[in-house]
Amino acid sequence: NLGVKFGNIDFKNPVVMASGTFGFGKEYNEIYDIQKLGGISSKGLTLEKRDGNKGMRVWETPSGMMNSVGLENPSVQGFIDNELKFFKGLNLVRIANLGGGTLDDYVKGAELLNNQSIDMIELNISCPNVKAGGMAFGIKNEVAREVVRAVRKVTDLPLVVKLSPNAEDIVGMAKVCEEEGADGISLVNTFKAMAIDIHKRKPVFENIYAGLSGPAIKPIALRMVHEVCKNVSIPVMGMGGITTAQDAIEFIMAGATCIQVGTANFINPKIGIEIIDGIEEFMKKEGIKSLDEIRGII
Ligand code: ORO
Repeated sequence: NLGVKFGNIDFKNPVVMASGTFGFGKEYNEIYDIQKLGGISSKGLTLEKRDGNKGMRVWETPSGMMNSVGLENPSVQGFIDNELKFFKGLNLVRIANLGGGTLDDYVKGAELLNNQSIDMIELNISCPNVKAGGMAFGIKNEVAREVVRAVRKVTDLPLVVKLSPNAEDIVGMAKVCEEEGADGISLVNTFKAMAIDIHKRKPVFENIYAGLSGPAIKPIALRMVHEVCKNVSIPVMGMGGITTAQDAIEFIMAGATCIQVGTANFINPKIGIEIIDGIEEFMKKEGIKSLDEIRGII
């Protein structure tokens, strides 16, 4: 049985597709039945529609990728009007990833999501690619405290806060989120990183810096997930370069209740299913009846 309980929410398995790598699920559903997944986190939604950043948006690195998408999205209302019809019909845990430029954006966005057919809000205070807001809320603990407190006040939906690995003190930040009533933590978003075009003598990205993801970050992400899990009582969704069932099991042994798969979807769109099957196979071989037996054993 691959089922896990994340707070009060039942997941049929722990495998969730990470925000920004899976759209709203429609395209992937043409490739396989996405209802086999544990959950999907939507592309980051903001109060106003955004066209995203100009110039280069994605860049391959030897063991991962960089992105500077800039939170292109149809707005929270656009999501509700046009995407939710498909999203809400899905038999899996439906997560709306909510970004913002100001505190007020987050609060109004969360209010709009109330009474909609979603199961959870993932509060994104960790986007490295927008000038106003985004990661600005996810660096300092006391700034994060304000946004979690304000959003918690206006919604009863389960609230998971997505942390940045660029935070000054990631364990302290997770504790702050717990104190302010978050139901869970997800981590890590992408690492602030850089690439240079030596012929143009310019950074590859217009914003100079961009977010690094993929296998390159996995060992660091795993360490951060372990540290956070040892220091909070609320459940954690672990992510950062998960590409195989082995990776997913490592994050679970480090303490994660769910895991999220992002970059790997771009290499193999069916990776989510392969990871679910791989976890099941491992459990069978090792005589593990429930993931509770191995979660956090490290
Ligand atoms: N990119 C990321 O790496 N993380 C986010 O949360 C958002 C973006 C983006 O839209 O640029």
